[in-house]
Amino acid sequence: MKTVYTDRHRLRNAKTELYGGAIVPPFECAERLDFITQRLKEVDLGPIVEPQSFGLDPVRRIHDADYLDFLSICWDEWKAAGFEGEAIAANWPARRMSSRRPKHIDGLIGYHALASETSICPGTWEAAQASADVALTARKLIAEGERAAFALCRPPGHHATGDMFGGYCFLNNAAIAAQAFLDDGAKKVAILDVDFHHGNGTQDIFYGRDDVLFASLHGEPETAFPYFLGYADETGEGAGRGFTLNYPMPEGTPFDKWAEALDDALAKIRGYQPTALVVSLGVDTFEEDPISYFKLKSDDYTTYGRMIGKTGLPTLFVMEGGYAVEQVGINTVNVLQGFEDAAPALN
Ligand code: Q9C
Ligand code: ZN
Repeated sequence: MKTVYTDRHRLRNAKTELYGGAIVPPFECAERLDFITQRLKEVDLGPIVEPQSFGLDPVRRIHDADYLDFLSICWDEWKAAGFEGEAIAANWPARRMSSRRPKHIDGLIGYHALASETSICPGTWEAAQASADVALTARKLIAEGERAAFALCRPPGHHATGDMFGGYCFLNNAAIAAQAFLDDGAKKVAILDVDFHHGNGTQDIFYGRDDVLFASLHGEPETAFPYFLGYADETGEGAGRGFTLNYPMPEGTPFDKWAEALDDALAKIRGYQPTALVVSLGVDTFEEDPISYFKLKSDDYTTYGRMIGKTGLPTLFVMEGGYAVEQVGINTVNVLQGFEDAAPALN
């Protein structure tokens, strides 16, 4: 399987994350991808290729113009406002307040933020665009006949909505790629989100639509970020009714329970008969992940990669989370190897 990767992710090198009331070095760091590329080379999974640039048109299919404008100006305006730290949201249109869009960057950033842990620093916008190009390039490989491809995206994307960033995400790479499949002639695409966290952004983007089936396995919203979405009774609205599937699971969930949910999700994905499957691949389900609470072990990633491979669907893997930095490479590549085991490359 080919991997699409660029060093341009390093343009985002944030120094701060708001965590438990403290400013800490971000969990979502460049080093994560170093461990993944190192492991890809160790096991010789396949060629690692550079992305091509698709510009903003495919990004605009998912994200609002005023949100993209905000991302492009945020850092410069924050600096111009005279603030000392990285750009971080501290104000929201909370219940019973106006949702009109403020002008001052301190207000504007809250308008476009869904949480405050994620700082915007110089280079964030450029890295986010490169990350979307990685997903779009890997998608194109599949459109051109590859059985599968790995988009080694950073920053990740599944928390980003059409108009909000947060949870380390700015552009929703998986949604942008899914939409590109549709714009390229696919009638139906499925997105399977196996990151520990609920893919609230992806769900929100496709909630009213029946041309994208979205299934997410995640920590239950009562106790896990993003807290305000991901309940089992959220199943879609209007034309999208029945095309969102949520599998929230409690603290301590071991692989056998998690795999039952995956089995169910994969059966429904097969029944949907999509042209392609996009996997939002986060490995923060790992037992040693510092910010999550599932109990998957390294071998379990191989096992579930095989389960995904058995669907027989053309599959685009899009990197999302995973913060046990030194094991992120092994766990991620285990999924891809398990997949190839069950679904050998076509060429
Ligand atoms: N107590 C992704 O995995 N904060 N984003 C969690 C935990 C936000 C995770 C705090 C986590 C975002 C792509
Ligand atoms: Zn996550």
